[in-house]
Amino acid sequence: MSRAIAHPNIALVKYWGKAETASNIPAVPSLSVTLDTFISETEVTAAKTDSVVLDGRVATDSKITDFLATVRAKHELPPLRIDSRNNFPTAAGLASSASGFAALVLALNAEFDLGWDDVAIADWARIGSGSAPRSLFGPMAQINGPDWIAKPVDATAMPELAVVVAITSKTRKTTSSSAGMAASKSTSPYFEPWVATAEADMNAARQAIAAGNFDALATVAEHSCMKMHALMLSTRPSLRYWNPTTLACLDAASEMQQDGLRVFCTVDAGPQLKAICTEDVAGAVAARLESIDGVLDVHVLGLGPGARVVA
Ligand code: 2P0
Repeated sequence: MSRAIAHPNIALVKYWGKAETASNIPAVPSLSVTLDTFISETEVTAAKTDSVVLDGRVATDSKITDFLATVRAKHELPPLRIDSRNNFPTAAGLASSASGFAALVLALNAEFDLGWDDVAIADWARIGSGSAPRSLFGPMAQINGPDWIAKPVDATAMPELAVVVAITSKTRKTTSSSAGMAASKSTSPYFEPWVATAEADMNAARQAIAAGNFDALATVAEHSCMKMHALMLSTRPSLRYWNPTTLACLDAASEMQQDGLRVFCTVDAGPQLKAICTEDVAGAVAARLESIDGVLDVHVLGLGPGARVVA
């Protein structure tokens, strides 16, 4: 049996849309922070038949089944059991597929001696899920062309950061990210400008991080997030992932910014609000978000390490 753990990541420069689906090549570069505390832990063992157990329950997961079929086209794998657990709410916009696939790829490589080097691991993680290779690294990671192999980002110039996650719904989302991305590409008039402007956002974010400039990173991250949601909203049928509480949290964050707090927000394909702030104001940001009607839970996290095989 081999076991690996990985942490979810939150994109500051967003990935939405694919250039190519067979190898899951993103249409845009992306950059993320890796969380601490939240963990996906995945065990892989040879077995009599294939099975997938997610959070203690036998599951049918087409993303995992499709991924195993792709791996088996290149490598001999026996029937196997995958047992994966998350210590955080799944399918609620907290990217469990990213940490799950990062851990799965490491565990498969360890258990069946697949001989994957770092590049192959990043390649296979991306084939599993476009955001997964970013969870291979901490505290920040990026994925961009032309190779689309994820790499760590040097964040040593940045102040100590925290991520405050406000949970505003525990309902499973109805449109998967893969389906949503395909719909945006084929129906939104904003897809082309989204792709055309992504590289500039990526460069601005990398410059801000290299210079340790929180305010510049905040500006580009909020812009990337809002452009992604404009793209989602302009998809037919419209992809609307926010609820009224998400919007109330965004308003509260704007007020905190006006009060001088170093904080900015991002929202993914779900209604949870992620506030990125300097670590010294995390308590104040959490208290403000907790006071909002409709906020169910608030988690205060730091930035975490990359994925690893564990004994
Ligand atoms: C991100 N998201 O950059 C963006 C922001 C959601 C919104 O990556 O189809 O599950 O497996 O490549 O990685 C979620 O999409 O999509 C995602 P696939 P994935 O974090």
